[in-house]
Amino acid sequence: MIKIQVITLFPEMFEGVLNSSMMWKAQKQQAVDFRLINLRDFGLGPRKQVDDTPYGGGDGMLLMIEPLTAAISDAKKHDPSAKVILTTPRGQRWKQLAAQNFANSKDGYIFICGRYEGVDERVMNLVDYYISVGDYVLTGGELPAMTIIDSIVRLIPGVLGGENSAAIESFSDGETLEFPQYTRPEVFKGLEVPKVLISGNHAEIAKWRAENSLKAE
Ligand code: 4FV
Repeated sequence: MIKIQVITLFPEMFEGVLNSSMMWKAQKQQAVDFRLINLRDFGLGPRKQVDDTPYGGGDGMLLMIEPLTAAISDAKKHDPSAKVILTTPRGQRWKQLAAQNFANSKDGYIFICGRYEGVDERVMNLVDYYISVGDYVLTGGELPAMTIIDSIVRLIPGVLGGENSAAIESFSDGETLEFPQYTRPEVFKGLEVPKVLISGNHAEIAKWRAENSLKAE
């Protein structure tokens, strides 16, 4: 069982994603255990402050180090050996091979979802992985965390079940990402399914798929 904890100001954003489809099934199978941590619970003072202005000036706010440190400590009490992941545009680009490695790992994960302009740099002393989902800036780290979590959980053995395991196998080299796929009807408005895919010749099908695959950069 992989424990995945998420530190966020918007836990409600995860309810739909974690409680439907594959994610819900993965929890039911006890392949994964999710725990949402509301950063606001660790805010400072009566107003539960979690953000403040940056030293040196500049627009926007930063998430403060104390609430983040307290929230990470809470998560570590729950899973002492967990690895801490910060989603940030400055991180290493997330790839299928990394998802494969994380899914096969016995480690638990603690995701920190940034907000505003980001987080106080001193939190980096507590972070194991800095991961980016792409070279663009989002309003929060929640969507990247959901993306990364989805790509990991779907690869946990048994979660997708037989109907997709063959497909997963063919991508398990971590670089083959996609080849063209077709389903009924065989001809649609004159557009035909490639004959090789109807041939029943599995070697030829595998060869065609390899030749027509999109490879990871
Ligand atoms: C992001 C990305 C991302 C930046 C400021 C959250 C936001 C806010 N995370 N890949 N691209 N994060 O844009 O991972 O704190």
